[in-house]
Amino acid sequence: MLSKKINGERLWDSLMEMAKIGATDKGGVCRLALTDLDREARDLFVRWCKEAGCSIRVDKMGNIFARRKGKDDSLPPVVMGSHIDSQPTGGKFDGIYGVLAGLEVIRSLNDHNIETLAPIEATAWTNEEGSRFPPAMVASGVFAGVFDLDYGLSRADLDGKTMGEELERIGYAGSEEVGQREFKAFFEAHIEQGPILEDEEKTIGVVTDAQGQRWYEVKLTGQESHAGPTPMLSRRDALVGAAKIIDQVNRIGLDHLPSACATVGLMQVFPNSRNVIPGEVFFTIDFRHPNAETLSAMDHELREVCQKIAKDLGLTMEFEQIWYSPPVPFNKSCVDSVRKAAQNSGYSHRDIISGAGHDACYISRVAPTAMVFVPCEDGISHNEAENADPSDIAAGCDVLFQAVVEQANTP
Ligand code: HGY
Ligand code: MN
Ligand code: MN
Repeated sequence: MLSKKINGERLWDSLMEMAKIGATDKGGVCRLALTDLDREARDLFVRWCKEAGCSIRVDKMGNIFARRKGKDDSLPPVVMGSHIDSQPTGGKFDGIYGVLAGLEVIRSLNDHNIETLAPIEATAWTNEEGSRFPPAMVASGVFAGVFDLDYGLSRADLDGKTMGEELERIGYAGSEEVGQREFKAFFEAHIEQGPILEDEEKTIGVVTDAQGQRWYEVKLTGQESHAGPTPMLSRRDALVGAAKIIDQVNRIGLDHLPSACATVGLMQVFPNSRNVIPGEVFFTIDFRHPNAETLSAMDHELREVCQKIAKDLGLTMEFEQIWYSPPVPFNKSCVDSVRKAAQNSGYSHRDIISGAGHDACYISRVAPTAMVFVPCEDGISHNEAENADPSDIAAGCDVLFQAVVEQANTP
């Protein structure tokens, strides 16, 4: 019986140790991609993997691969992992759980002297969040051939620093080509980041699909002028335009319930002075839906309302869709491995569609891929209060262990 081979306590301790890097006062983490804190966390992950006997490779996008030999080391590896970078007000589990669960699988294989037929790799993908360097999942996207290397390395933050520059600066500009190598399978363990598993008291989410996403950037330009003497009817107020568009973004989301999601999360107002009519506003829009046709209908509605609002208010508008990630069906054989592991171990489980994007979404284009979800408290994530139950964290890693070993021993 392969179940219960992992050491849940060791995994939890590693998560809590890692959570000290970028720890925030409210109990979360801020470990933005390619900052010094990301480097510190990467160094700790690499040290732990070396202590577990792994060989380390880093590719040109800074993706880290920690490899454990297989009986037949010429076979393509079974890979498992997620991301180390966090949101600015992130939690202790988003991403890093999947990275350290992969390490725990390797540590446990060592504990039990289990040799798999194919090699196993634990990985950490660079900049999954897309918070500092949009878009999200850009390094796994380069690995999967969705973006070319130049695009990936040229992604810039709001200060104009590029991923290429920052990878060099933190010492993770690896020499390995990105992608162009076969994985037997890829698995990602992750917290659900939503309320379903907790509400239904299920321990394991067998992730069958991930919803599609469209990300936009909008810049509205009106005219700065004095908040006092400027008559209301002669204003060209960019923030009023943004407010009207935000209301329509929300309406489009509500019009496509139960599955649509619509969010404006980032806004910059210029000159941002309390007695100046805003002349310029930059903001982002995040649309999601499991169905590609519905997502494009939402896109069409959005473009129409934005044009009308800008015209009615005499504003000029720059509107760009900067990213589209289509809905993803995961690989049936890998999903079955996850479901079987949950069943064999007696964990309550249910099939689930991922509301969040993950590196697994892109890797599924180049390798058979599946995900394992565990509940998080109140379904809260991308929030410093993010929390999970140690027994759920261990159960998810136990399922990951079994699914990975099954795939690694299947010729
Ligand atoms: O936005 C997402 O879905 C992921 O957390 N990057
Ligand atoms: Mn994540
Ligand atoms: Mn996230």
